Amino acid sequence: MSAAALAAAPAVPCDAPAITPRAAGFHMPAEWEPQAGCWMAWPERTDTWREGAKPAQAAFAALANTIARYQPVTMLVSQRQWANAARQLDAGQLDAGQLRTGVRVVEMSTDDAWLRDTGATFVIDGQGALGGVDWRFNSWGGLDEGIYAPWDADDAVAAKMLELERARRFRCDLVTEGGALHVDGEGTVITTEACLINPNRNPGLGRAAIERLLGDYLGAERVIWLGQGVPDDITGGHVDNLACFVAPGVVLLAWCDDPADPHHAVSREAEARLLAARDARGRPIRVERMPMPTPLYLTVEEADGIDRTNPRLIASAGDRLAASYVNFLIVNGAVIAPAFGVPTDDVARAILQRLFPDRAIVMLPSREILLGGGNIHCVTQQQPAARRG
Ligand code: KQY
Repeated sequence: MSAAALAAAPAVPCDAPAITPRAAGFHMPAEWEPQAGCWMAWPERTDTWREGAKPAQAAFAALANTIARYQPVTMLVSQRQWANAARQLDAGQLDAGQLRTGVRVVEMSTDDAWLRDTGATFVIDGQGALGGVDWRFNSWGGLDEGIYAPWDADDAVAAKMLELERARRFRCDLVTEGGALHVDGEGTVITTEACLINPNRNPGLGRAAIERLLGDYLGAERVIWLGQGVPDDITGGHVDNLACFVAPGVVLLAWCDDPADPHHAVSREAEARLLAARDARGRPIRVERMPMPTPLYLTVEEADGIDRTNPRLIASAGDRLAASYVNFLIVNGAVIAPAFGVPTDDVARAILQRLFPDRAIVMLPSREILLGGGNIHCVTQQQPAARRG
């Protein structure tokens, strides 16, 4: 199958390419704004997830069940895994005939479980309408540099989510993943050159063209470019492992003080760029530093548990894991953040509680998700509450 066929858009209704979310009055809200729910997908592939994906499934179930204490969750699951997933997920309670909380299990084909990257990036219009951007997905770099092939099921996920929600779909030809983008909901996007200005995503598209597309599809006016992402990040350097907005004008940055650590230079460069930038409203950026976790490495047992069927996914014992505390999800009333069982967990909790004084900080052991190549933000996709502005 050709790369073009692999990446073909599914036959689900969408707006004409000329109609962008911005033109239709939509924008992507900030993650701290009210949410209607959260989407995830069930881990299954044994070349990503060790031991037949069983430990990862337990971690995903714990994450989904935790988020479901705050808002509804939809878990996308293959036909083969449907009963196994449903057994581990809290269905929630019926309230006046409506499923208000809990995890809804929906059968859908996927190639893996990275809903941040493959799911719709939801947008709202202030008139009560919900829409979503369906980015072109190429497995983080296409046939030569991507992570797995085929990826056609993953590329179809966003369209199917929007169909389920009866939300307006905006297909965008930019190759990107949701984890490569963070917004403040007030017109500013942060992203990395390492992912978006990369011939393995968008050959031939320059910075200005990419900025235009991000502005048109996220309803934004200003793009702040960071350079590299966290070293060893298999995505090439997603911003959601490096930095995120925690309030308008405030960015939390994964920081490293140790000059011998490769993240030292990355974090210093990112901080310099942020401090030199202005957001879409003309504000300077305040940078808050989040220490990186105590360095974490793949163990022999963990490496041995992964099926060695995909050369791009063969990891070796001793490989550094791209762990970061900024890979958290904001939900209604809480922040769900990764814990790694190391002393820096307590420091991370204290920083998050200071930055989000009105939310519960829930830290979940997330090493199993990390072993797959991402963390809590990478495997979740928030759906904003569509409301009248
Ligand atoms: O967003 C991510 N971190 C995706 C990583 C994909 C890894 C596949 N094993």
